[in-house]
Amino acid sequence: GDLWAFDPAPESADPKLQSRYQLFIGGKFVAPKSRRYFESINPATEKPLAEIALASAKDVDAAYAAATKAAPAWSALPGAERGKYLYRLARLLQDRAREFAVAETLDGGKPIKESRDFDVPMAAAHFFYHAGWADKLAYAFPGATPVPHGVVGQVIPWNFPLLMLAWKIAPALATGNTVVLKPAETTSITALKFAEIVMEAGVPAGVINIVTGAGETGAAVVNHPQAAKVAFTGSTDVGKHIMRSTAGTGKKLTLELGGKAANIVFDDAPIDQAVEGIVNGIFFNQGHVCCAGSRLLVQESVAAKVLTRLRLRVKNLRVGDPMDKNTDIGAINSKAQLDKITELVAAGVDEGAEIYQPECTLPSPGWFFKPTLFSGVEQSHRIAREEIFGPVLSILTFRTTEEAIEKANNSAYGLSAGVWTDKGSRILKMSTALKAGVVWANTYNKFDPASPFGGYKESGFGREGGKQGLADYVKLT
Ligand code: TXE
Repeated sequence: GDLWAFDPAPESADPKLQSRYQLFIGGKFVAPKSRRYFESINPATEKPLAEIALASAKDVDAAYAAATKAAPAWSALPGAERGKYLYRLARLLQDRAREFAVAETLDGGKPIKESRDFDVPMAAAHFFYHAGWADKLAYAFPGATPVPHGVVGQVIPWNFPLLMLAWKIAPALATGNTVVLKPAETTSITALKFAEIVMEAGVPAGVINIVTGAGETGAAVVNHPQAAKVAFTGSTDVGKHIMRSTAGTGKKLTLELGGKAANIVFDDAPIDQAVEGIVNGIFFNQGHVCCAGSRLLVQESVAAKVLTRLRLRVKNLRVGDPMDKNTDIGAINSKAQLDKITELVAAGVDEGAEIYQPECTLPSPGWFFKPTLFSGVEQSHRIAREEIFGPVLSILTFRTTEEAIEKANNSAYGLSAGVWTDKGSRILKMSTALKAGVVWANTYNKFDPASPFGGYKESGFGREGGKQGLADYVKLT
């Protein structure tokens, strides 16, 4: 967003990728004990970008040992001192913003205009915001003493790799915890570049540890006996599994899982503005967004008009090279995700919804998918119930406000929702009636580090951002 935008230094555009990335444990880059590596693939070319260390349970042990050793001194530091390190990390991210944006786009496939204008500035903003809290915790929790949990195990997904790292690490450090973080296996590079700036900022050894690998490494991070708290963002299936595996261990747990957000357009909405919001809500980051507005609920009287305008708008979206500044929809993050999207779209056709895709040529090689609109969708259809996590919008209609609320809430998920209307009283009514952690009104995908984000129902629990997000990283005594 504009509020956090800044001019990245132009001389730092070269992402300076290494051919091989090691683990970051105890303030140093170290080879994995197994000596095994895996490839990170550029999804827009299907070519390997770099080799990434595969952390085994022994490496995860070493990371927890380093984090445990660092914890007492880190939590005993005056808050203002911890804040200084967070400010430094924020500034270093800004200094190298272009480089981080390019690395993020090459590794994950998202359009460069998004990594440049959203991911990197928002990641820096999260460090700035939490730097400010580090010496003010007494004001955040009046009448109580906030005590850090100790070592926090954090596992993050591939849709916003650097930003999710910031959401996890900034509040943990501000409140005096140390961390062991595992990025997703398809997008580890910006986390390891972040480790470079952790060294540059002089953050004490062991305060931040980064271990790379797939689900097995993630399970080792989550199940480690020295993890006092676990913070996970990812699929609902893995989240449920983690909830079971941490049950009875006394570990504090927060989960941010999937979503199937309703974006609700009433007949009095400013239609052009709503269409822009619908497009942004579903096509931002190829739809790889847990709060994507993937179910459009449109009032019957304006449905035809909205659909016509949407088709026109979708026709003009540019799908292609993520490094091109004009690209609107980049590459799908992985082959597995492309297969999942393809399968669900086929199910939508099979179940009788009407599909619209613009005529455009997709680049090849590379994993790409056309922006897709489904109209005539029924609530029982898989494309109305399951998270597709791709550039696919399912359109349903409603007649009354009550019907809109009922349909919006008829979901196993409850992460976010959008409401488009000219009526203030309706916005207030909807924001309480919708069972969603975030409700946007006449806008979509607006984020701020001061606003708590998190789910209802199978979208998880716990909040990230704001004072509520800090609260999940402390015990109050
Ligand atoms: O997720 P996983 P996947 C949804 C989205 C997507 C689907 C599958 O619908 O299509 O999930 O994506 C780590 N213990 N979301 O398979 O597996 C894994 O290595 C501990 C929504 O990529 O959940 C990665 O770091 N960790 C979502 C992270 O979990 C484990 C974002 C997420 O990967 C693990 C991503 C285990 N047993 C996908 N198994 C959102 N809420 O934004 C895997 N991991």
